[in-house]
Amino acid sequence: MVAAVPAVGKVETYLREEIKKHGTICFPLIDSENSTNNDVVTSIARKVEAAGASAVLVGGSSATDQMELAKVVSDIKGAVKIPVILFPGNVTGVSPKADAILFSSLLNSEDPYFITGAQALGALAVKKHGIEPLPTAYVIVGEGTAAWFVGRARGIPSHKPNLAVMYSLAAQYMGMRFVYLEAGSGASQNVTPEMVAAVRKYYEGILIVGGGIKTPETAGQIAKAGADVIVVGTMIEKDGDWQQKLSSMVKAMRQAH
Ligand code: 1GP
Repeated sequence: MVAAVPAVGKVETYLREEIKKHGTICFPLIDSENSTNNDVVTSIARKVEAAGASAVLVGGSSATDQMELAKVVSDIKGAVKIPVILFPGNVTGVSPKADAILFSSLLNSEDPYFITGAQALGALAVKKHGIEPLPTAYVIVGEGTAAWFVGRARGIPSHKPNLAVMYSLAAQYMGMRFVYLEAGSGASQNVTPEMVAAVRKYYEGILIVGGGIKTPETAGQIAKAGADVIVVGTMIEKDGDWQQKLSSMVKAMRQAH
């Protein structure tokens, strides 16, 4: 007898509803390495929720301290109602109290460890802690960022949208319900709206775009091109008036539809 296909979980169902409601939603990324002070983390989490974020991502390619990560996840959980989603760069990115995890394969890595190795090592911990796995194809665009370096990626050239389409469609055919087009944190060149539009034409799952997006104009263009989710990391905390700016970015994402 064939077992039933596992149902889509609570967090993914919520995300699909949010996307239906708003067109494009925002995931601010809180870096567990830079934000260990309880008051700071709590205050950032409340501010991003008030700015209209639909979930908080925690992690990053060079966040490897599990104690720090566990504390940050727990502080955020205590401060806001929106889900906390892990964004792991390695097995060390799994943390018990999170609601969900971008269970990602770095499709264009040259190292099998980042395609299937770390995933095998981390899978049982995800199961044991009851963290909802969101099956994600992680695709790195461009070069020179921490995600590109650590993940040993062969970055897709920014001006080659068709390569991103090929990876995204392959991800869909392999059953991945999320694709994350990643330019890398602090990237000088964000994923272009042209690349987003090209992928959108073919890929039918949830399309996440991040890296170097720090203005409402860029967020609006990427939303209009078809991103379902936009990740904003570096801008948070950096600009003095970042909460206001994040709010404007969320508005621009919604108005793009
Ligand atoms: C990085 O895509 C995220 O993994 C966010 O990028 O820090 O440039 O906003 P930024």
